[in-house]
Amino acid sequence: MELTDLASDPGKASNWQASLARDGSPGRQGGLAFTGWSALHFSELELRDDAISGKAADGDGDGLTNIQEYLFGTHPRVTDETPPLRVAIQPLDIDGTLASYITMSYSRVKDPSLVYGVEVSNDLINWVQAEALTLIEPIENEDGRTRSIILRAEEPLDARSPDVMFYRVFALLP
Ligand SMILES: [Ca+2]
Repeated sequence: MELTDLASDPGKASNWQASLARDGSPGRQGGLAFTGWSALHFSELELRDDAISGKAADGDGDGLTNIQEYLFGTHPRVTDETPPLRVAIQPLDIDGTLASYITMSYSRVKDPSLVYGVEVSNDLINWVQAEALTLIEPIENEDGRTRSIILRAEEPLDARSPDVMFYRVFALLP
């Protein structure tokens, strides 16, 4: 068992959850709420400065706010070369038929209390929850705390496919 948040009251049963590793996972961010995660990455002085450690801050200037870094499992002080969310068109052999599919992949922390979903839009204004996305495979990453989710559109691209489509990932925090 481990605390969901290092700053929470250990005397309350509701602040505990199953840990990632058998003997707990001290010092690891998996399963930590945002405040516990922040405490791992920022000094006490920095934690008092929302411009550095706040949810909307982007101290490493990589375009991801701290809350996004937390949800994607990236490091808030290291600019990542690979964006945590990627969309591509890939040829895939599905049931013996080769065709081009839109695929998307993103990394997420393993914390089971966080719910992730994907939305699509053709104008960046109106977003609807993406249906008919097939999970190709989840990959357990070597860091032990994140998982890569790879999805594809159920139908291959064809002449009826829209010219433009935008994808985004959302997360629901408990
Ligand atoms: Ca950042």
